[in-house]
Amino acid sequence: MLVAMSGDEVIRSPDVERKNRVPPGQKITDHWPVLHYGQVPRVDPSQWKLTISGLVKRELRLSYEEFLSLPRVRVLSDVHCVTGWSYLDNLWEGVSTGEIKRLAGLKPEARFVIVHAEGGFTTNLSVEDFFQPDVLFAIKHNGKTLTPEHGYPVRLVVPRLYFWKSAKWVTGVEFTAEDRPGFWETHGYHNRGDPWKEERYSTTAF
Ligand SMILES: Nc1nc2c(c(=O)[nH]1)N[C@H]1C(S)=C(S)[C@@H](COP(=O)(O)O)O[C@H]1N2
Ligand SMILES: [Mo]
Repeated sequence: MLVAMSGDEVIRSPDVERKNRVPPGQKITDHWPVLHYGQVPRVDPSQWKLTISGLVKRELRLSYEEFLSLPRVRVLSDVHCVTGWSYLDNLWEGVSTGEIKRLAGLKPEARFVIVHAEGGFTTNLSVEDFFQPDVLFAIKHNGKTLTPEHGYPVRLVVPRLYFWKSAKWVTGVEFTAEDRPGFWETHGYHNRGDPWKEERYSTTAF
């Protein structure tokens, strides 16, 4: 199979260039924890679709085969979970969010992204955060296909925000004019989640 890759180049997330790579209140872990709400869905790739909808010029519904034929990028990033662990030096391979923008085209009113995952999970991002050059739909981690626990077949990776924004088992993204807080964001987590500012929890009362 012919897979377009931008050479051997690896996009280095800006966090990996910091002298101190561990944000305040975090501790490094040497194994990769598994964390999510609910059960691990067993996704059949022949049934899986990625839907790009909402404020786009062309709605897309990509099969797994179509998704795999898109140009790939590789990104080196650190992972910071709001519960306090950080896992450094992850090499991701997948499709850049910029590639999706190129294919679907954004309407000018699109300001937010709702990421949809199996079982009704959602998370929300601004279009600015979503289209940073180190954000991707990952299919591989450190050279190996993602395991079901870590999001197979496709997970989002948003390196500059706490890891809850990196939805596993992604099924679609929806572009909206209004923000719509997702699963963790409506269960007490911060709406944005910058680990360097310790944007862990929402300050509004629940
Ligand atoms: N679909 C889905 N994705 C999710 C979650 C979830 O509950 N459901 N939890 C998030 C949280 S809080 C974290 S820390 C990471 C953990 O990813 P990992 O299990 O690959 O380490 O997944 C994120 N993505
Ligand atoms: Mo998390």
